[in-house]
Amino acid sequence: MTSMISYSTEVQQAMEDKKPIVALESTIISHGMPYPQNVETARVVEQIIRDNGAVPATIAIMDGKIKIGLSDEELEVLGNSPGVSKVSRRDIGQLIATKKIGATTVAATMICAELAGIRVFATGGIGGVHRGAETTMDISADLEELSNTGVAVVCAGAKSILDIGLTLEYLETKGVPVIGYQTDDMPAFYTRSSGFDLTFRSDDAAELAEVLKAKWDLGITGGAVIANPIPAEHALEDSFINGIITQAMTEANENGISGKEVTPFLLGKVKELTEGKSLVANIELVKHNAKVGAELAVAYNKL
Ligand code: PSU
Ligand code: MN
Repeated sequence: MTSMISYSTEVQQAMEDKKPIVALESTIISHGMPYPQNVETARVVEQIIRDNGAVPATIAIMDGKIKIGLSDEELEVLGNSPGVSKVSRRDIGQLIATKKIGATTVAATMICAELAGIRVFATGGIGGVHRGAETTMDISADLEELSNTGVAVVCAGAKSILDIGLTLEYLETKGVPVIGYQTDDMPAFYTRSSGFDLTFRSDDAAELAEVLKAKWDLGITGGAVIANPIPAEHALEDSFINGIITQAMTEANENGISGKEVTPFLLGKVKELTEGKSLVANIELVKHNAKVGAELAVAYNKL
């Protein structure tokens, strides 16, 4: 198995030195944001993690290997080549065997991080139960992964392109802790609040680390969602963004978009309809998640 995993020098060194490491996904680079902001953001996010005392490990599949930690050139390739596949759990074996370039989703990044022994992962938003899932059955594989794989995902909640209430019900059934970081209520990505209460709030990273350690030391498998709202100064207006999301969903239906194309299509449409405002918000919330992720990794490393 180890022959299929390759570590960057920086990550390899961090592992030897037992330093805190934060995993980062790559679908957000290839399919979540346009070029060149995607690659710029990936670099800034890595630096934020370093500035907060941890080491970044951006994860992707290239040359038949899982790469834990990417070079500048590899980030550029992921962000600026047409043929990059979006890789979730089901696709990992295929991408390794065919040696194509694969960008990992939250689900696939969790799997790779766990294989590498990394416990904390920062990203923008997780996938979830889509609106209308009672007929489409469109439920992100991210949710099953959170139930199975022992990695904490720091995110800004789930977008209201999803049914946030059903997403929380699904996570509850699967026994996934959803912890509000300095909030009582599930954040909705572009906005700080979805109106859905969470059962637990924690205001500091050391306590979050203790919660995770207690769970995992008891052998309770699976991950956790650390729900960290977008900073207030970058949040979008509720009514503005919700109107746009409704319009984006109508266009997705009219164009017959399905399967793995749904999320990237909606993200692209929302960006177009907000004239880029959603992209700025997206970049800022990812940066904030990187900071909190680094603080959590540092705290967990001390336990
Ligand atoms: N939500 C975002 N940005 C993203 C994604 C979700 O705001 O880039 C990506 C993540 O990689 C997530 C994936 O894991 O989309 C979920 O896709 P799907 O809904 O097809 O499972
Ligand atoms: Mn889906």
